[in-house]
Amino acid sequence: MNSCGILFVSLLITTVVAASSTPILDISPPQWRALNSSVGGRLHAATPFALPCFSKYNNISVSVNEAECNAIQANYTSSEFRVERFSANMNVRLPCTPGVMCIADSTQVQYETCMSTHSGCLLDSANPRNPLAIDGTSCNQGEISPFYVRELSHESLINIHAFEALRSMSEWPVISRRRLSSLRAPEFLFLLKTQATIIWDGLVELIRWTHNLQTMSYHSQFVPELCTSSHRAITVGAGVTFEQVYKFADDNDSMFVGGYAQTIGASGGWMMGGGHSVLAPSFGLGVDRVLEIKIVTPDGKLRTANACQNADLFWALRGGGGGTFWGSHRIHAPRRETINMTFTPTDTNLQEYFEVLVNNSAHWGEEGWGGHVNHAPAGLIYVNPRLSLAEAEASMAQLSAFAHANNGTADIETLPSWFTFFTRFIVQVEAPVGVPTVLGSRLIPKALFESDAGRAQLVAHLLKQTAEFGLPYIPVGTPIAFNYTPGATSVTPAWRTALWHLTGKANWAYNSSTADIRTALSTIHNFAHVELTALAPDSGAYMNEADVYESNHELDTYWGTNYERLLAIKTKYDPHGLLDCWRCVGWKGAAQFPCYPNLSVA
Ligand SMILES: *[C@@H]1O[C@H](CO)[C@@H](O)[C@H](O)[C@H]1NC(C)=O
Ligand SMILES: *[C@@H]1O[C@H](CO)[C@@H](O)[C@H](O)[C@H]1NC(C)=O
Ligand SMILES: *[C@@H]1O[C@H](CO)[C@@H](O)[C@H](O)[C@H]1NC(C)=O
Ligand SMILES: *[C@@H]1O[C@H](CO)[C@@H](O)[C@H](O)[C@H]1NC(C)=O
Ligand SMILES: *[C@@H]1O[C@H](CO)[C@@H](O)[C@H](O)[C@H]1NC(C)=O
Ligand SMILES: *[C@@H]1O[C@H](CO)[C@@H](O)[C@H](O)[C@H]1NC(C)=O
Ligand SMILES: *[C@@H]1O[C@H](CO)[C@@H](O)[C@H](O)[C@H]1NC(C)=O
Ligand SMILES: *[C@@H]1O[C@H](CO)[C@@H](O)[C@H](O)[C@H]1NC(C)=O
Ligand SMILES: CC(=O)N[C@H]1CO[C@H](CO)[C@@H](O)[C@@H]1O
Repeated sequence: MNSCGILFVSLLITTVVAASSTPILDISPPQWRALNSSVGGRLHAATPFALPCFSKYNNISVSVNEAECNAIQANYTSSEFRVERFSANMNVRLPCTPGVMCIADSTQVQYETCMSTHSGCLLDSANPRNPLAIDGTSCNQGEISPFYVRELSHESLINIHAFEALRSMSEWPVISRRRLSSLRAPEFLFLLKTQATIIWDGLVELIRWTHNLQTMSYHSQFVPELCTSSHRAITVGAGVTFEQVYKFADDNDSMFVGGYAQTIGASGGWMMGGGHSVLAPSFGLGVDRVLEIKIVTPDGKLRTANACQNADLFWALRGGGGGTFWGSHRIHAPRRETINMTFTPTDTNLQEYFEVLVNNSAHWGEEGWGGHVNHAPAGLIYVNPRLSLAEAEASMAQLSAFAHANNGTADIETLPSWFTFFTRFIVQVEAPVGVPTVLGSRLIPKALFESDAGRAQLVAHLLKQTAEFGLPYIPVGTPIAFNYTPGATSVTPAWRTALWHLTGKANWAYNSSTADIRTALSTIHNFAHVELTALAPDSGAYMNEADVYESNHELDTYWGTNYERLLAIKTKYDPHGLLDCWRCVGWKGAAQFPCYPNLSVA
């Protein structure tokens, strides 16, 4: 067992004795007491999400709470249930993106466990009532942070003492191996997570769920502070989810460029890591829509970042990764044509299907289509804010003909609003969460779709990927038809010339062995780093959904030519190096993250 577990055990033994059904961690180390007092006594102990189901916690007997366990089992894969709970993670790596300098990789469910030692507290996501996951098993803390802070007002965040307390804690030998980070759960503002990550997002998210940050405001003429030009905009706190902001925008006859899930925070890690959207082909990425960000930096200062002040920070926050708290975003109110196409895949029609996709994708992108190529049911759902119905039908003619010839459907229609699209096509198909999953991906350049040789290479790749992993899931949401000013954001420049964000993933079970977990991680690493890189060697990846073991992560894959400038800005605003996370700008190395399996070990 590594040092991760040892900390918990030694802290726990003193406390369980005094505790009732939920053991409370000992807070006697003076650094924790100092932090608690600097945050007004709002420091809380965290226990694993599924603990109420277990009769042992870190090998010590505890009482099962049947009622709570029932609710957890019933809602184990629900994003809305999990988003409310501090120690429950999701599938995607988005919302918890830490800091200017971090990628978010701590929100998938496996980060509730320590992967390298397989210590954790998971139920069977395929059957949450499976007694075999519970009986005779000890629920262990895994990588869940022992403490978090909640309900902290933003005034108390801008308090240098909290930062000093945090800094002194990172000197504490045991803590120094853990990173402090945060999550997106509504009631929990700031948490100290061991999960692979850092403080920056903690500091930022500290504010995320305070009262005033859950509000949204509409501005018919928003002028960023110290600037002169005005824009129609909505200001949202990082605690506001897409579902809330889409509804709000709709009430104001507008459309917000955002992501494809209900519970992702609208101003958090989704945006800071790039922010892809089915609307991005026409309107740009999340980072392209932001007008102003207010953020607390690790020196305890509240800063306003926009094109006219703290412009370096503004640039870094739009692509460097991180959580934020207020963002003001430009909005639009266009039309939306949609196509919902399905077909029945067979051994004989798959090649033609991929050819139809690949041969048409360049003009689809130029025309503003974005969406998702789906694996189940096989087909795609695209939306277009620019074309008329007749133009949409003409644009999709070859795909519709293919669908009709292959026992499929191709419904093209005009929807009254973006919110209608969201509720009809996104909410009901949202993926279940709570399954241990690892993603790998790469941005696929438009140039590849524009030559016969490139198209043949892509089709061959898609057939091979299908044989290996099943039909691919392809988010089509790059800013290909958006008029971008080069250098305006810090996302990898590869976004600007790419058409597809090609992904692959591997799942494992609650009780998979460490060797099986390592195999899954290696398979995806090989897929992204070898196979996809061969297809698109000069491209990059969407850091929020990229391979976590990407070895060229700094200069090539995540940030391209922007890395060195990001590092300089990170150093400027975080001179003490308070923030660290796995493969982030300026990270301190793998030794800080013992729960990531070392893939080089046989
Ligand atoms: C933090 O301080 C408050 C107020 O003294 C106390 O109620 C709370 O239990 C402390 N937190 C922890 C984790 O001990
Ligand atoms: C729990 O007990 C098992 C078996 O005795 C041991 O291998 C493991 O290290 C213990 N875990 C903790 C967290 O103490
Ligand atoms: C969880 O699941 C149960 C049973 O399906 C349901 O009644 C309940 O509303 C769900 N949500 C919560 C927050 O318990
Ligand atoms: C046609 O599609 C339907 C629904 O997608 C499916 O149930 C059926 O098996 C398909 N038929 C053939 C011949 O593939
Ligand atoms: C898309 O089309 C398929 C086939 O007609 C249908 O089963 C499915 O419900 C449609 N999806 C939506 C969200 O309307
Ligand atoms: C796709 O384009 C290639 C040329 O790059 C052509 O050979 C092939 O027939 C086209 N496929 C379809 C289904 O139109
Ligand atoms: C995992 O648990 C299932 C039952 O839930 C069992 O069938 C399987 O053999 C177990 N796998 C391992 C690797 O222990
Ligand atoms: C991973 O394992 C390899 C081979 O044993 C070793 O050389 C390397 O230092 C290890 N990496 C870390 C971060 O421990
Ligand atoms: C200007 C305007 O129409 N504002 C509306 C935006 O939506 C909110 C939420 O429904 C309304 O309260 C505002 O009146």
